[in-house]
Amino acid sequence: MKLSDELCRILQETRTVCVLTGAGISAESGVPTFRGAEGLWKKFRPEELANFDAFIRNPQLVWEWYNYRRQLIETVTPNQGHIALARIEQGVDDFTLITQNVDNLHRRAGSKNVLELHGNIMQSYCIECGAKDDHPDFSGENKVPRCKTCGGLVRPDVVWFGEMLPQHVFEEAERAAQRCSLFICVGTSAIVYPAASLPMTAKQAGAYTIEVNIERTEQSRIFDETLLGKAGDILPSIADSIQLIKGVKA
Ligand code: BV8
Ligand code: ZN
Repeated sequence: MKLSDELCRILQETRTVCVLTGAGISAESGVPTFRGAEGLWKKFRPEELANFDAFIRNPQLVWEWYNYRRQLIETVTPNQGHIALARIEQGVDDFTLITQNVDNLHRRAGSKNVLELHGNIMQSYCIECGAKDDHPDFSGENKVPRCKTCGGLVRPDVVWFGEMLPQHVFEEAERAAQRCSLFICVGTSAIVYPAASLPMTAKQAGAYTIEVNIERTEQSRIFDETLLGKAGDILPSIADSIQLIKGVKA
């Protein structure tokens, strides 16, 4: 994709880059988004599944949904969009990747400085004693895993609606958005808060803000540029420009 002269100029000068990703960056790996045409929310409503009350009411249904996603994620691989972000991280001095995704694909693509705002689907913990259990046992009653320490219910280590984001993680994300000179928002409908407040935070702090999405979003009007297209097509062009300019070899 041909980048604007202004963006190429910014890429030559920028030292600090902050990226916010959503489900759209994993779509080309075969992971369904939430709100797209064949999105995960089409079959289930978020209120039914991604909240604590739904889990207490029907832990088996919620685990069925998360196990379906865990098994799918184990079969997919990072795509050119994930890989390009890992390359950009190599090409600048200060890079922060903030993700709403819980699929671990950024780390698998080689990204190092990753802030998982909504947790990680491959991790679990006990709701009673908090003990981590990353290999929960589903062979028990109702196929709902129990804590090996206290027998309490084990839940996915993700942030549900109505739950606080991990405070230190979100504070670090806000600091990164405030100090960056280039903010790239990729593959998110930008409607879930507080994650969706980060583009405005970056803009108000003076960053050049760009949105990469296959369609315009509710927040498109606040970005300096919206690059319409697939993350796997557009992000490599950005990585090539930064690396070419910085002369960093992959
Ligand atoms: C909190 C769980 C408070 C993990 C998720 C009214 C107004 C404002 C806010 C609220 C409100 N009512 C309630 C709230 C708060 C609520 C919220 O924001 N609700 C929204 C829906 C209105 N937020 C919360 O509850 C948060 N907590 O606020 O706590 C609090 C305060 C004090 C004390 C206690 C509590 C918690 C939010 C986290 C919720 N958890 N998931 C999981 O199972 O995954 S949210 C869910 O949506 C996912 O985590 C996902 O990350 C997130 C965002 O979705 P996207 O990633 O954007 O995905 P989506 O499908 O929507 O969009 C995909 C995009 O990609 C599209 O734009 C598409 O065009 C694009 N795309 C597709 N293919 C490609 C592509 N782009 C590029 N290339 C492609 N190939
Ligand atoms: Zn326990």
